[in-house]
Amino acid sequence: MRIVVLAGGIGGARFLAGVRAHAHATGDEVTAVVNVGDDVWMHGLRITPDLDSVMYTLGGGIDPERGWGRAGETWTVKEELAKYGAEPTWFGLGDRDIATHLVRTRMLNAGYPLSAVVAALCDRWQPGITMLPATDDRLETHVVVAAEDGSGDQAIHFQEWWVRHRAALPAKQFRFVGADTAKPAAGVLDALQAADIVLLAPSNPVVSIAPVLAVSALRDALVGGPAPVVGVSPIIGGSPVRGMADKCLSAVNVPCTAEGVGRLYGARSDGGVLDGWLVDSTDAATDVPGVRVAAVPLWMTDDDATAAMVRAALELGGRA
Ligand code: FO1
Repeated sequence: MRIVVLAGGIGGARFLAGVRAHAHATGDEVTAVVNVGDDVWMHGLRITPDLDSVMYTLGGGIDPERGWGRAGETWTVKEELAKYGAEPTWFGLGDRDIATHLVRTRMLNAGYPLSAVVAALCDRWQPGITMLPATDDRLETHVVVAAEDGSGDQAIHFQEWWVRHRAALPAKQFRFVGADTAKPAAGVLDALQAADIVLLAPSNPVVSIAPVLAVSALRDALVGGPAPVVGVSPIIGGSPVRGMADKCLSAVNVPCTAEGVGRLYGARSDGGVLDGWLVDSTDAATDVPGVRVAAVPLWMTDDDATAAMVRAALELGGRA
């Protein structure tokens, strides 16, 4: 069976480790379509946080505490940059991580599309699944906040909002810059057409899954495609499993509940994308009109627990 997973970074990577564990046992093929809205230029290097979190996690190089960057990292270059006063000093680039960004930037400058860069980097990391960026085109998440000098609204890059300000500046709006012209990356439409099931990882619905669905031809292929679509709730008992989804959901006036997110994605039969919505046992009362809901334990304590979630999602999609 062919499983396609739309995913963001840290939560998505952990979920994909469970999908891979499931596929190991069944021989299923897994393709991850990963968010690029977090991507950013820093010190002349192109950084792709969500792709790197997935690649390092599945490739065994991730720092498990942070969920981003490399294990055993050193920060010599970062310290030297700070001594030059080279801004931004608030974004941590580890020495090992910089090698990844140097290889990526050189390939992009040579004209390779991001999907080719991902394939080349995965040659080393061997994640055990196929990884595709949602798009090879520019698509960046910018956050509209009140300007600090009170002069009105300003849009800042997601990374500045997330890392420099720790999402403390109330977000008025999220803009996916480039979404109106961005096309699905090479391989994405084929993967969706060939899929037996599509899963939405328990990633941040607003800044990880939404920017993937903002690539309109990708969303159309998902909604119009043959495969059932089953989402996994990133919210358990009213709070996000990890990260700051609550701050993002409040910005778009969506309740921080499994039901709120399920309704945000909506039923495929009603202009949305979902056929099934997997929620945690504590949220068993969740009701999403037009969507089949199932409740199982959703805490990704280890790959086997996550693999059990994956099996429940496949069952919900009629693909067990
Ligand atoms: N997150 C932080 O909180 N602080 C950082 O300094 C930081 C640096 C960084 C460098 C490379 C990279 O791939 C990710 C990095 N992240 C950092 C995480 C990143 O902001 C988030 O993982 C995603 O953008 C959100 O999913």
